[in-house]
Amino acid sequence: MPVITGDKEFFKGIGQIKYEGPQTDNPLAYRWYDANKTVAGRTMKEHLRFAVAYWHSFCGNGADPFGEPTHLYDWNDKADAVARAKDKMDAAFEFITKLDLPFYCFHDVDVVDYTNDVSDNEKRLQALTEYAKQKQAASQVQLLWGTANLFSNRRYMNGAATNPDFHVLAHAGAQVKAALDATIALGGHNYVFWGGREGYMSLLNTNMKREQEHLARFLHTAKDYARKQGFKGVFFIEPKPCEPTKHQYDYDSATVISFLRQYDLLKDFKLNIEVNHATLAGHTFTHELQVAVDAGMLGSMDANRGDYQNGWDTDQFPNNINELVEAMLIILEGGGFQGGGINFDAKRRRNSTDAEDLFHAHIGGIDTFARALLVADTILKQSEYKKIRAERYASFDSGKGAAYEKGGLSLEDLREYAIANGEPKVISGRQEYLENLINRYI
Ligand code: XLS
Ligand code: NI
Ligand code: NI
Repeated sequence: MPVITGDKEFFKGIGQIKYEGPQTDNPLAYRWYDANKTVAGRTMKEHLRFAVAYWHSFCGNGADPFGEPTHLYDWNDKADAVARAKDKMDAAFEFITKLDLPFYCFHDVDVVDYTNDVSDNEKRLQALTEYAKQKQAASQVQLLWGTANLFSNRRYMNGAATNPDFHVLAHAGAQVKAALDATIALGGHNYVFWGGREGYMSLLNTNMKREQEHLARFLHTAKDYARKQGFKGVFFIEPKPCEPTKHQYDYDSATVISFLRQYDLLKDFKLNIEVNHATLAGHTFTHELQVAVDAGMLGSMDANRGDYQNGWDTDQFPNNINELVEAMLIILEGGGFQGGGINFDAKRRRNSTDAEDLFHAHIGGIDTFARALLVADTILKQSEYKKIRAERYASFDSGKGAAYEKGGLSLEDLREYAIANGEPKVISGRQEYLENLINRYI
């Protein structure tokens, strides 16, 4: 992939990041991510489908509730919104092509600043869509997914699709229409709904049933529009239990799957699982992945990690090899992502202020996933990992156990079997053995 810059080079002094192998001392090289290396029948690039998130990498400025911005970019200085947005897009494509990654993701308002004028916003996004088309053609970078930010503008403080005021809901519809148009025009592979404020702060003022019905109606309306425009991609729901609302309706994978089933949306929608959202919901990341895989609904992943010492969505870059090996085991066994990939929904820390830090952050995450893929593939191919789990259920493979699975035994039959066979043996779950096995392959 060629490196694409605009008139100005924003990440000066950093060239394209190349694979140099685990022995290299170069911190600006990949040690494990070798894009064209084949693992389990596909290249690493095809397995992992890495995407750079526009919002954290090119819009986030390091500000927090206690302090002003610390990430000062020189692509933000033009007065005209569209000119400023084009500079930002130059920086984005320079960065993505320097990392040699295949995808990016955006919210509408990441790409260009919005005002409160619907038609003007549409024009702005269209202008940047045309610009992105040229950038994509020149670089071969593709849009993994687009989305609309339905949570930052103050009109959405009580929700967007679940807002008690229909007038606000209509604005959300207008915004989603424009974001879908942009996603489709750019050949976007998927479209995401993350319902940041689709939930409640207090049940005292909330008709939960009506709000959830409105959410389902909104998703149908958006899906029908996109299909009419020829969109063939997948729609993703990104679960999160809370933050910014006290309770978000798309709480976790299981909740979302049953919501989609209840409202007849299973055919068009899959899940985009985010690591830090899983842990906020009181689950492990692997739990959320497994629930999605078991339902045939693992669409995509937002990669990041939380902090063990505090509760919120810290969106740090992933670096935990154990966690990711366990994740890659599930993803590989589940047959990979349906439509999606691995989007770095992660931000460098407020005090990581060098342009280079943005590279280190991504390189670290990319290499940890690539290494996890290799380790997981070896575990599946060479170890007893799968066998041990299969054997644990062997009593259901034949005889009465198999008959029971097929629905052939009654409660009386179970009683008879229990009496005939006496007390069951104590059988170990061998958890520590398996944990050691994972570490042995790392
Ligand atoms: C926030 C979400 C958000 C979505 C896209 O917590 O992760 O960034 O991925 O709207
Ligand atoms: Ni996310
Ligand atoms: Ni998040």
